[in-house]
Amino acid sequence: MISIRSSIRTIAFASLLSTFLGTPAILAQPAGSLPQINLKKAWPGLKFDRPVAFALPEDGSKTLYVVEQNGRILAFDESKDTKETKTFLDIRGPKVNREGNEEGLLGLAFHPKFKDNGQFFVYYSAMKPGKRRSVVSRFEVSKSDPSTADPASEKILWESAEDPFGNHNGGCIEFGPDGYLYISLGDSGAADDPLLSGQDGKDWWGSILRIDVDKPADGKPYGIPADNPALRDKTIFAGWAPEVYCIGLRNVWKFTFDREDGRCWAGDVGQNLWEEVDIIVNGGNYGWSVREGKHAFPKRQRVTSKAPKIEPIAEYPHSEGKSITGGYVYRGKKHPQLAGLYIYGDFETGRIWAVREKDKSGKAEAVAEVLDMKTNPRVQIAAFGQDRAGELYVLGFDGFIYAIEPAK
Ligand SMILES: [Ca+2]
Ligand SMILES: [Ca+2]
Repeated sequence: MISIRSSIRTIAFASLLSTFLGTPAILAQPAGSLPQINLKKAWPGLKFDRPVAFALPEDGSKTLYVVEQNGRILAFDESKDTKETKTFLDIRGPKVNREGNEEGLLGLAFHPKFKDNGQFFVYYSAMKPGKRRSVVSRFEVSKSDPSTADPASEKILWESAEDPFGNHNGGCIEFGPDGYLYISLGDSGAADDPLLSGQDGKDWWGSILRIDVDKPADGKPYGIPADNPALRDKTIFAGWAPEVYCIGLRNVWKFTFDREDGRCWAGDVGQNLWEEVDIIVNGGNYGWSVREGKHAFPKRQRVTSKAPKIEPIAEYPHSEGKSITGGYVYRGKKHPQLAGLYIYGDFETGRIWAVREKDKSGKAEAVAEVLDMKTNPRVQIAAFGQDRAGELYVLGFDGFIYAIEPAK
């Protein structure tokens, strides 16, 4: 029964509300009616070592890329009988710090004009020379063989401040539809927001940052978009670092952009009680560390931000999972029954849920668990992936990539 608890909870609440209002308990969109999915190995001939990210450039090719946490990016052909990968970039070794379980090569984003400029960006944890931090670098493909990266082309774009802890490093980088690079960075780590960074926009911790990789300015290798919060409203966002796009996030391991409407969805990893799904907006405040999910987080009462807090669109308790992996809004053609659903999962339990938003209200019309754990493989969900056709995948920590398909 535990596996359908989230559906029951939603229905029970709606029924209670209807009863309270004196109306019949009829739901316009019952939570349990969301279509169920199955997982099926998409490339059975391919197995990866700690895969953490799936990415592709819109370059007209049929090549897909998977990031391995230890520091490799592997390329492979998207046809389903592919049995070989090719090393695109290998920076394993002292450059990439793998001391902490959450550290390593974590993010990959191709420049929107990759086809023309051969540029791509990576996020990795670094230690040497002696300072724990996160790094975002620009690389280019090799001039002699554009199907591989040139490791010597690295130019560091952005580095975090010294990070006192090995956990909560965020690690996701994506280009938005605005052409800017978004970077997630956790609250530094340990527990209880030790640097009191969550509500503080002055530092980069506990945020998603947004930078312009094409227009270096003010002595930095990147520029600041003119409508970043600190530039567009000096009252509400007074004192915010110019890079900060939103605050109140504990540790966004994954965020993605809806390819249809361009909005950003994130899974924010909670502490001991609640995991949450947030729709990310410019200047948003997602509550950490005075809120965990839709609940007060009583250990931290200091509130410094004037930015109003935004409730998550969905959450689940730690009886159902312990570490959310944000997914995608399904926009593929193959499975119209999944259209518009944001699909996300849990790293620890392998459970998968979907939420359907009510219009564009930021509120859920329906939330339900959509993977039957009795008939599907239980995998640690490190990431979701989306191919050029909009079809979705799960990157299992068992090394396999699973396609998401509707259950028959
Ligand atoms: Ca950290
Ligand atoms: Ca902060």
